Amino acid sequence: MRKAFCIFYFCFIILNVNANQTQHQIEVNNAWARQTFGNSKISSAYMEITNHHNSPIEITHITTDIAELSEIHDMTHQGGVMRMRKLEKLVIPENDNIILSPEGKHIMLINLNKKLLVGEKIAMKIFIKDHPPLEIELIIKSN
Ligand SMILES: [Cu+2]
Repeated sequence: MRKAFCIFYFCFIILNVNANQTQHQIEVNNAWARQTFGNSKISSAYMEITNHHNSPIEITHITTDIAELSEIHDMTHQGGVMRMRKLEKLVIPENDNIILSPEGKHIMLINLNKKLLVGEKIAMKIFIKDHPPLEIELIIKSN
């Protein structure tokens, strides 16, 4: 009886820790994706992610129901030409934030299965190493 109680209590503590990490220690603000035009099957998503942990976090991959692929890209200028490069992961240092924007790092939504209309909301899952996935909502905007 005593053992069963201890196990229950232990599980409760673990669940609590996980809930805190998701809700408070990693924060996502201003999450949005760009509307699509015509029959375009690609779009991109932007947001600000803040890591309140005292250690770095590593975003390993991202998924959404509305696109076959969600890739992390970086925008670079090479001899006056803008190029996009796929990143395998995104590291956010301890107590720091990263801004995904049209001018820099962003999330590329590839092979969309629907049109993205201004004002609509889409769901996205951000997978972070050693953490439960972050479930966020993005609003569709024109720019
Ligand atoms: Cu891109």
